[in-house]
Amino acid sequence: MSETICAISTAPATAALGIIRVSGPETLPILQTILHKPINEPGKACLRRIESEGEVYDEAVVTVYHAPRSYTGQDTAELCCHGGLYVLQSVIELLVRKGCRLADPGEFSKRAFLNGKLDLIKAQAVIDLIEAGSRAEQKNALSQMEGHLSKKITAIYDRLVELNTALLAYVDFPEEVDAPEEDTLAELQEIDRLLSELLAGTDRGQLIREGLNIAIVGAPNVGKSTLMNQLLGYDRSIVSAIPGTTRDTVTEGCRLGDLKCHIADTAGIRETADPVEQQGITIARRRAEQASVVFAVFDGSRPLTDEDQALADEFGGERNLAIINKADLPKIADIEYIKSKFIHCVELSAKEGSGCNALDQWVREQFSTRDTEAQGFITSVHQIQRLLEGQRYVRQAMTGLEQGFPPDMASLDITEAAAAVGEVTGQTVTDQMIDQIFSRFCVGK
Ligand SMILES: Nc1nc2c(ncn2[C@@H]2O[C@H](COP(=O)(O)OP(=O)(O)OP(=O)(O)O)[C@@H](O)[C@H]2O)c(=O)[nH]1
Ligand SMILES: [Mg+2]
Repeated sequence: MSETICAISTAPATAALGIIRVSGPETLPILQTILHKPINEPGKACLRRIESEGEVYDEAVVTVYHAPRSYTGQDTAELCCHGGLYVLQSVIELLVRKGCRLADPGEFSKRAFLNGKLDLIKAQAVIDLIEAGSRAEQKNALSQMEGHLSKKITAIYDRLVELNTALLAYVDFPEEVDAPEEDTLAELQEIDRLLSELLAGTDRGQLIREGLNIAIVGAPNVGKSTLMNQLLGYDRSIVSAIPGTTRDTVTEGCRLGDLKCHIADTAGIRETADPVEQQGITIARRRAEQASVVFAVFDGSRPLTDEDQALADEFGGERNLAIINKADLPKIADIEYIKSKFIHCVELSAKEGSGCNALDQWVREQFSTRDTEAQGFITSVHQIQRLLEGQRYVRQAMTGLEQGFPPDMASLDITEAAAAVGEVTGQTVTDQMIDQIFSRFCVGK
């Protein structure tokens, strides 16, 4: 942290602007040697010529932030240069000649963490925000950056540490301190409950990170591939009037509601002697089983067939959505039958696109969280594992106390639980873990 680091913080591509970041104790003296005029006021953007030994490198808008009121907690500068790669590279070379070192990936954020500006949850939320591919991911990362989740986890950690202190006081001075078993047990039960509450949100977190898996299924020719193409906004699947067109499953990513979705268009399900089509149908069924949601498509412009009815029986239920397609044609199918099997049902025309907004709306209603409710859900598998481990130790401590083991045994478990929970926010993290986490960042962040 004693070195002053620099990096190009914007993407390595030619653009109108490019931002160079400098941070460390020598930031201000180094800057003085390359700007034609000093900058006296922190936080204020100033236009300056970048020059050295009679050579001009660029004209940039420069902002300096004095320690500790900066992203890293150290003196920091942002040089908003012209975005040519050659220009940016030449300024970086100049900074290195003047005493800066090129920053490692994530080094600015690592310094922010080490200076107590960010905890690990907030630091990872920064990466999640940068990598967000949907509104839900963006919202979740922003909520985590606000710190609600950090606060909850830190509170659990603090309670574990406090509990352990009380327990150890009894172990050391059993004559002077009251036996703590009952209070300890009650407190452990409460901590267990808080951990369960946190972990209850992890399914939602996984959904936000992984996205929603949707399988489009139905009899041949009902318009599954047309719907897939309509949702994607381009022709990905082959559409034809010949039943049995789609055989392989066609998968693609898109966004519905606030979520990233993975949509699979599958082979039309029917009785067939064709072995290739049979394989396609087996894969379609497997897809539907693995999916979080099935869009079961029916052709509203013709009477329901036995196959349609069998599919309604197979895929009906509250989890899935029935789609009555071809709403641009006269309605002939027995829609009441379908409605009796599915709780959710929409009518649309995949070909013309009318009514397709209902799908977006449906996903939003079923899976989205309102901004005001969102406190941030845990999305990282590593964080989930550590919290689960913490909970396991808490429960082990409870069982030990209930079975009459001495309190110092419980204390060992509580120490482990605190270590696991503290690792999530970074209170008990090792140097190696810190390096691992921040190396996921891009250079300049
Ligand atoms: N009028 C009308 N025709 C549609 C609509 N959707 C699909 N079609 C037509 O229905 C026929 C079958 O469409 P596909 O999208 O290939 O149907 P599919 O369900 O993927 O069929 P398979 O791949 O064979 O299982 C094509 O001729 C489409 O143009 C619609 O909303 N309205
Ligand atoms: Mg198809």
